[in-house]
Amino acid sequence: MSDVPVRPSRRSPIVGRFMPEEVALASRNSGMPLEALRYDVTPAGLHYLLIHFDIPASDAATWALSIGGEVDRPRTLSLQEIRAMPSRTARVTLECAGNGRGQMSPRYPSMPWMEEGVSTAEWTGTPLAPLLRSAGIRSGAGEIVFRGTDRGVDRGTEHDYARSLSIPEAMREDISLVYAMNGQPLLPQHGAPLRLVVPGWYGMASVKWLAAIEAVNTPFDGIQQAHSYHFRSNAGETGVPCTVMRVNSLMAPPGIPDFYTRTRIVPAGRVALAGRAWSGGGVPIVRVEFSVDGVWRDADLAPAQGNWSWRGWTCEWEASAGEHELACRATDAQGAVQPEAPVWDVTGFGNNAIQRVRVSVR
Ligand SMILES: Nc1nc2c(c(=O)[nH]1)N[C@H]1C(S)=C(S)[C@@H](COP(=O)(O)O)O[C@H]1N2
Ligand SMILES: [Mo]
Repeated sequence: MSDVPVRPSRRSPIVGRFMPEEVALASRNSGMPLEALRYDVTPAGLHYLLIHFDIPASDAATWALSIGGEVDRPRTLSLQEIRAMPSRTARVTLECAGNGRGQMSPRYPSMPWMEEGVSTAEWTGTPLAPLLRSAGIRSGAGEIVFRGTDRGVDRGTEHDYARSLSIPEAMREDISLVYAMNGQPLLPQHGAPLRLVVPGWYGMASVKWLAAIEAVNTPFDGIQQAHSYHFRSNAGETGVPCTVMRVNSLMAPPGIPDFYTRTRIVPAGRVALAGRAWSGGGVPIVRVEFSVDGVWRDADLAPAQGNWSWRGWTCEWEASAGEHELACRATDAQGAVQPEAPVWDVTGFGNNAIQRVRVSVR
């Protein structure tokens, strides 16, 4: 279905307290609890969620994926046919482009992630590229559009959630049509029965409830492509599309939390810290540093888990009584380093600022 303008709207930036709408979005779209950083592969129920509209009803038995548009051999595939194709499993870290939005000020009224919009799963599916090759993309086509069955209104436009990739990007060998997560059938909230997984990119590219793939010869102007998911330093400008994830890292907060403030309470003595670091575009993590009260040193890196997954790190700390601030900072193989403070963005995308954890040592 095509996009339908309803009523133009622009949301005003917010300073200070969270609005009921933000709290409601945060309750629907859960984050990964940071203690789940202990797992190489995030258990499915702890994987973060970002669902723009409603989880659509779907039935694996009758699901159909259409491949059409500017192709020589349009076709429709059942889930059974897709499952019968060559399959592979890849460990992939997904991060929401809006992760960290809640820490920017002024902030855009949307899902107010603090830092928990990231997780890693083992996604099983069939590679996309051979399917596109067999459909025969016509020479005039420039992009492939991926359309979900979920529909809603955003910024005054009614639309299906849909995103596009350039042909060279869509033909990358590592992109899959996925029907299983961590060895189990895909859950409704993660796109059952079929989704795209685009490793190395922010999560918005990995279209869930995927029902249609279409080759097009004009740039796709769907709202989630042409308007949303752009970095902008000024409202109203075209901006730069969000694509690959920025270098980032997190630690599992040590000790025990205070229920309401989440301040950590840690006994004095040796504390083992652990966390994860990742970057986008398949760029490896080469360094993680850990700091106590602004004094930095290198953490130890665990072996890498392929090109698309976060990398573990550990560090030890001799905790002395008092109030402390812990932080971690990753560097990738292209020399990208996390910034000290968020790089402000109109709609709150791409915040990869250093995580800070307040600890009270007793
Ligand atoms: N059809 C559809 N696909 C979607 C979305 C959506 O709302 N609808 N959200 C996107 C966004 S913004 C992210 S971050 C990821 C989240 O995937 P997850 O919920 O499985 O973690 O799905 C992406 N794919
Ligand atoms: Mo996202």
